[in-house]
Parts: sequence; C-alpha cells; structure tokens
Amino acid sequence: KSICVIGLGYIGLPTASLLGTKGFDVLGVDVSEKVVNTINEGKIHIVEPDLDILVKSSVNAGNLKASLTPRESDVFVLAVPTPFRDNHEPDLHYIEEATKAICPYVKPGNLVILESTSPVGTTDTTVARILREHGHDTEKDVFVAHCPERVLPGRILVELVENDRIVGGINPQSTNCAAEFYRSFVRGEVLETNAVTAELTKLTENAFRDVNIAFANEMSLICDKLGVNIWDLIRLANRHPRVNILQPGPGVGGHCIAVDPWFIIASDRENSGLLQAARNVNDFKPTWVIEKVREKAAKFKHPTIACLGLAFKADVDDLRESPAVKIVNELRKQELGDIVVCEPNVKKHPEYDLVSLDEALSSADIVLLLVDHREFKALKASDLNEKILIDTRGAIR
Ligand code: SAJ
Repeated sequence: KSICVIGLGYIGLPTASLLGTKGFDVLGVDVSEKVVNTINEGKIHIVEPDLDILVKSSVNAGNLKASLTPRESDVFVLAVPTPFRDNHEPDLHYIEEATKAICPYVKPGNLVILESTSPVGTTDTTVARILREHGHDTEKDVFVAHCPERVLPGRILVELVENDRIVGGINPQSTNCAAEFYRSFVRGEVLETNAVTAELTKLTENAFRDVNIAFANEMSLICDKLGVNIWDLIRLANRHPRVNILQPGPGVGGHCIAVDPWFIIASDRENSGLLQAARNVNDFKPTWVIEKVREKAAKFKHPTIACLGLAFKADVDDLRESPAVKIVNELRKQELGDIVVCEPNVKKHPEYDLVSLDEALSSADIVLLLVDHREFKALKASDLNEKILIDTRGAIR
C-alpha cells in the first residue's frame, strides 16, 4: 500500500516513519524545504526518543521519502497543525491547504484520514467538502475519516502502536475502510464510531484533564489560604479507592490541554460554563504564583530569585505555551529582583543566560521551582536552607 502523510511534525513524522518500517511505501509531505531535506538525509528535526533510528532505517530501506508535493497514494493522512487565534477561534487554514494539495492526486478507492485535533464537524464540513468541490465522490468511492492521536510526547513511538485508536468515518464505508487500515499496524484496539464522535472524543479527553487540573489548582489556592499543605491533602484524598486528583502546577502549558477545551467551547459557548471556568482557573495560576513571589520579595531590599525550569512540563525541552516562561518574563518586567534561570533541558535561550543548578541556588534568596524536572526532584530541603522556597510542583519534599 502507498501512503502520503501531509505534515511532518510531532505526529506526522513518527506516523510516516512507523508506517515505513511496517513495509508501506510512504511519501512524507511538508511545506518546509528544510524539513524535507533533513528527512531525506535520514535525519530528524524534532526531539523524540528513538525517532531518529526509525526515520534513518525507513529512509535507508527506501520506504520513506519526503517531498514538498503529494503524489497518488492509496491512503492520505493529514497531520497538520490546528492552531488557535487569540479570540479563541480555531484556525483551519492548514487543514484546508493540505486537503487542496492532495485533491489532484486522490483517485476512486482512496482513503483520506484527518489526524489533526479539530473542532467537531471538520472532517465532513472541511476535508470532505473540499474533496467534493474538486469532483470527488465522498459518498461512493473516496473514503474520509477522522482518527485522532493521543500519544504522549516522549513516548510517541510506543503509544502510536500500543494505544487504542478511535476511528470515525463520514459514513459507514469510510469507517470500515479506515478501521481496516489502522488494524494493519496498531496493536491497541481500533474502536469504530462516526467522524463527529471521534472529533469530540479527542477534545473530551483533553478537556477532562484540564478540568481535573483546574480542580487541583483551585484546591491549591484554598489550601494556601487555610494553611493546609496541598501536596499532603491530595496524597491523602487519593487514598480513597475512587478518588484520583491530579497535581497543581504554575498553570497549564503545551498546545493540547490548554487549547483543546476551546474547540468544544467554540462549538457550544452557552453550555460549556465548567470548561470555561476551568480554563480561567488554570490561566490565572501564573498570576497567583507571581503574587506569591512578590509577597516574599518584599522582605528583601533587592533579592536574587532563582527560577528553576522553563519547559511546559517535566523532563521535556519544549517551551511552547509554557506557564514557566510566562512567569519568568513577568518577574523580569516587574523588576522584583535579580532573576537567574536554570533549565537543564535547553542549552541556550535567546532571552535568558541560563545558569547551572548550583549557580542558581548559590546566589538565590528566593528559589521558585516551576517545573518538576528530575534534576530538581533530587534536591533536598537541606540544599535550600536559609532560602525561601516557592515550590509550584511539590517537587521537593
Ligand atoms: N499538568 C499539571 N498537572 C497534572 C498534569 C499536567 O499541571 O497533574 C500540566 C503539565 O505541567 C503541562 C500541561 O498540564 O503544563 C499538559 O501536560 P500533559 O501531561 O497533559 O501533557 P501533554 O499536553 O503533552 O499531553 C496531553 C495528553 N493528553 C492526556 O493525557 C489526556 C496526551 O495523551 C495527548 O496526546 C496530548 O495532550 C495531545 O497531543 O493532545
């Protein structure tokens, strides 16, 4: 079978290279010439364990090539970004451009799959619509389905094969065709539904997580006021056999959990009060942390504030949409003290000169832990004596 994967990012490239090693004939398509050339040299442009090995072996075996333009294929997989505009309206132009790009190559009997996280209805009203506008019969002989990914960055290659997958077609024949395709390389269960249900399932998974994190964050504010240790509270409450409270943090980062609920809210603003409230709680947390720092800084004439971590979550090098970056930027702007920053997973940063953990701690009056990287969890309370610690992750016991 020949496959054409449009979009070679965090999802497209692992999917394309995995299919390449499974013996499919894969063409990966991207708009960036740099990405295309990097992959054709058997190298990669994103950080993900073992992905470089998979790309090298599928390129060397001749099963994976990269190009700026699509070609005729049995299966087309769209894995392009679905960003959000500031007014919280989804931006579907990448999906529209990708669909238009494949139209000249789609033939009767082909399968088109949208993997990008999308607002409810996108598979039919955007992808299938554009195919129909270009003369393809999506009721009779071109199959269109949505199959969202749920892989965890850092574990993508394992989860791409092991996770259960939800497959939803715009009609039953599309669902069947897509399910058969995924069953040829997924070891998890392939669960069949329709396209809108598959789209909303993905959004629901992440919205569920956002609401639960908001619950933890709200409890952390209440505990601070009541003088209760939030980390003990959650540890004790979770001993209940059916309670599983997630962890508070300095806010919610990344381009998934903080974004996907807005897709649901955009489709039903009237009924999504809880989802909006959760977004507001999580997006307020950085402000609350800065207030905490201001309170402690007031005790000093000109304190040195050591900020530990910039990434959006533990043990990754991804700073996109990171609450830690928001907080550090604001602390610098408010000139609450001398800011030193330690981020072990990033070599250089355009705005901050990063220092080692020892350097950060030695000069600090206030230590602000923003990310629970494994290096910081190794710290003991005795490493921080006489310093004021604000631990937004409960990383240091
Ligand atoms: N966070 C907390 N407290 C927690 C868990 C997370 O504050 O208890 C914060 C993290 O620090 C981070 C943000 O939330 O800033 C998101 O963290 P995450 O662990 O959810 O990581 P993501 O966004 O990389 O992955 C999520 C996963 N979705 C779910 O767990 C339901 C992943 O499976 C999805 O594939 C991914 O979103 C995605 O691409 O949608």
